[in-house]
Amino acid sequence: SSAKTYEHLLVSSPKPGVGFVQLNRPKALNALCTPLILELNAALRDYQADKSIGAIVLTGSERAFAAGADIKEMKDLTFSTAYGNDFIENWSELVTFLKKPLIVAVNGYALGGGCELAMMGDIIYVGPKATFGQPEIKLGTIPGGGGSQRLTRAIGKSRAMDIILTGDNISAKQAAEWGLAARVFDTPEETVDAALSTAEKIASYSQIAVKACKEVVNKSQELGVRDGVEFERRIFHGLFGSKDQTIGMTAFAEKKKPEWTNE
Ligand code: CO8
Repeated sequence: SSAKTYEHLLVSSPKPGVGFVQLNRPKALNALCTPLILELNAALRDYQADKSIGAIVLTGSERAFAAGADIKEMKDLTFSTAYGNDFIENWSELVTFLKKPLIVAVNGYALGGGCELAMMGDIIYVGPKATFGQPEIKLGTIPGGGGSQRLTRAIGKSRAMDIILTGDNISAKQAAEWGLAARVFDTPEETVDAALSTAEKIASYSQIAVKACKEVVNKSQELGVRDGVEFERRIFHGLFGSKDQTIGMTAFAEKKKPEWTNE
């Protein structure tokens, strides 16, 4: 993929089929300013459009995934400017345009908007010092990037209320026990490596099936079980119209390795 350069991101493709984005604003612990978010959305849009990329890993630094939205940028904002310009509305647009799996490797602080950004991903892996929290209450405000909704769905109402109302952080271990994170690793490097390996594995499958997997799991967050299962079955039926279904099942029957066409 194209090697664009960014002010606040490092972008590379360290493994076949895998896009890698590292938040890189070390002086502010990767605080999410508007230019950073615009760059992140641009980089993810490029990966979405790039047929050679099957999955994407997003990470920060060892010290911070992201310490939240940039408080200095927001400090003097008024209601009319925030409302009038739909402040941060486009920050979460990646959840709609990004159809490829996004694996988020969190080390260090994932606070406020940082926690919310991590939750916009599909899978969260955590290192030993990952720290999640929604400290907005301490700033006289509330989560604004989906935290009240996604954290509650991820860990349940009582735990989400506890975190959001106290502003207290939770550890990597707690995040994994509560299901916010899928897996916890022993070192920051292992965390990122595992995310890249998972992305490589996902990228090795039929991209049409991968896309459908993400779509049906995400539907579970919007629909009741009955409608959700019906939606799943329709997509499952639809995949009998793909070449890769025939290729995958024939390869199994013939004890061969499938060669996916992504069709
Ligand atoms: N915004 C701006 N600057 C920040 C931020 C931030 N969120 N976090 C850290 N920084 C800066 C500090 O100001 C400091 O800069 P300087 O050296 O110029 O003083 C530098 O980063 C290093 O930080 P600290 O010296 O504070 O480092 P410590 O190790 O002492 O503390 C902490 C680390 C605990 C993470 C601390 O920096 C902190 O509490 N940060 C703020 C955390 C916070 O409140 N986050 C929530 C922000 S509100 C929000 O995110 C609303 C969500 C909006 C939606 C987003 C959708 C994706």
